[in-house]
Amino acid sequence: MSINRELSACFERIASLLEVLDANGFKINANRKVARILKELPEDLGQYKDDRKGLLAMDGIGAGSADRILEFLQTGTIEELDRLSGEIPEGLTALLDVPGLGPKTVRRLWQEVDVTSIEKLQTAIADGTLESMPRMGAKTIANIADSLAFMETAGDRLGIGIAMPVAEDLVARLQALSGTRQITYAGSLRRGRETIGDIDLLAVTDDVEQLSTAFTESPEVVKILARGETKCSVRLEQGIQIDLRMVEHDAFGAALMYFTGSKEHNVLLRERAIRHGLRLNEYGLFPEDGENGTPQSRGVAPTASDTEESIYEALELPYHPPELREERDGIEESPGKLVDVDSIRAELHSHTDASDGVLSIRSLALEAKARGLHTIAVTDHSRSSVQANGLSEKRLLAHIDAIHEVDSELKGIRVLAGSEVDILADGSLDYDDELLAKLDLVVASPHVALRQDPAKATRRLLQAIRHPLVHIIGHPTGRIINRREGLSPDMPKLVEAARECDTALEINANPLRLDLRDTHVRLAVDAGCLISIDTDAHRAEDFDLLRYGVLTARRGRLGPDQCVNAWTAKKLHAWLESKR
Ligand code: DGT
Ligand code: CA
Ligand code: CA
Ligand code: ZN
Repeated sequence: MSINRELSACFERIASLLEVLDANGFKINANRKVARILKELPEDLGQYKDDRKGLLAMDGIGAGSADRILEFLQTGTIEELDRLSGEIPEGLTALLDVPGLGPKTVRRLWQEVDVTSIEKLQTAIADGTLESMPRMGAKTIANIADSLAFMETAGDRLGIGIAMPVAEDLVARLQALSGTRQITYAGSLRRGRETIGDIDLLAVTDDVEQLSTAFTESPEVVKILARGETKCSVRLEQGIQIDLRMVEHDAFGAALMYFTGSKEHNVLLRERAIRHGLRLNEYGLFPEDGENGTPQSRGVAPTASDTEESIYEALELPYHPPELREERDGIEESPGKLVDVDSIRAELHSHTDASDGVLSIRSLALEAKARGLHTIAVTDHSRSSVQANGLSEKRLLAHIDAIHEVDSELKGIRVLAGSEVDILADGSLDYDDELLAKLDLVVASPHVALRQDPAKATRRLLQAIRHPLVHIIGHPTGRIINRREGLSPDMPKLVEAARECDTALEINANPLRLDLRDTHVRLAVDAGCLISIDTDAHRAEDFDLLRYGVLTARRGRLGPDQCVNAWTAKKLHAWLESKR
């Protein structure tokens, strides 16, 4: 954090503490105003360390504020802030950090129901104490609960949808340098995990100086953590850390394998090497000669090192794509054929401007066609999704006709009339069967009551899976990564029912959802159940999200036979028909 932001946060915190202590409103606002000014200040406050006059010359900074800024610049703290923090119960400051929980509410929680810590807040939500407070709505309570859940799981891991574009941008820029021979990302990002701890880049360069400089001086870098001959580390604005390792050309495969991980996969491979009288490290696979020290330092030639494939082969193992290198995957079993982005030929969950998308039916269909799909299903929201402008029965009937008309006009792509029908809390659907039967395809998804207990959630989803007119269960748990846990149904039961009823479960490819998640996909695949990978497109760019759904599918070991989007048009349409 820059010094300006740190100082701004101090003044903001002082204002919040004053508010919790019910201090004079004028004083609260004055501190907030200073916080705002400091946050937006273009120049670095660090330069004012010995310049009280300069601070006073700034608009909106009075003597008291100037002194506290100086105090912070010189000592790293503000005495008033420590004093105020001491005047409230210790756990209360943590409550101020809960997103969406303002100082006024924190004061009420403290004064009215003696909630003075995160734990007490959780209890008060669970036992209904919060509900009993006057002027405390169900919506507010639900938001607080969401924030708490978010804080528990969020940690510092970054969503893949944010990490991937950052990494690809950087790789493309560094690849363009004259000295760069090879550069790629490795680590959890290459394995396609839904969240990423840090980004690992691996490069071969003829000009270490050029590459290190370009990397550490990239415009988005806020801090250089390390700069050495073989490794550099930086931190970007969003708090992302990136490691860049520079390796020898001949050892690229071994290094890529090592830094792709997972750690557990590496351990399994190393043990396997030992059993074969070999030694595996990030420089290569070497014959074991019983000498001490690393083989590469003694000039021993590797058995394999330049490609990952050659190393798996020398270990007499099938090649494992990065998505199948987690501990759960083991190393001996052959992964079989997996879906890839090119094998996906149909999008079965998408929205137009009739509900909450931005494209017309026609533009959506043309976009799908341009992307080489043979089928697109238009599935706008149903009537209960009011905030998403869900369609009334009457609007849906007209929409079906409009979709079929576009379908008859366009050559080279089938445009299907579908709906994303809400699965209501009790498991019933948002339209009656007569209307559902008029649709070419029904995606049924949970959008509300996502905090239901597991038994209820299981019954609810089973009912939708068994509904004879439903083809696909959209984002089955309704989770939002790092923000909302969603439903926790009995997955083995769901996949079993889905297989029996020939209903597909969706992998929603939106990187905020990835729902089903990888482990659920694996369960579904093993149960022999059908899977649909869909982007849930609301705009043209959303079609690009497909890759995240495919990565998740591959981590679940999904092959093209079980993925309805990878089927030929004929096979897909026959399946859709079978439920009509
Ligand atoms: P992340 O960053 O937490 O999402 O997960 P990774 O898998 O990217 O882990 P990271 O960045 O700590 O390290 C990248 C890879 O380097 C890791 O997947 C395997 C390899 N690696 C790192 N430390 C070790 C280690 O102590 N032993 C072994 N065998 N491999 C390691
Ligand atoms: Ca990493
Ligand atoms: Ca790392
Ligand atoms: Zn949708």
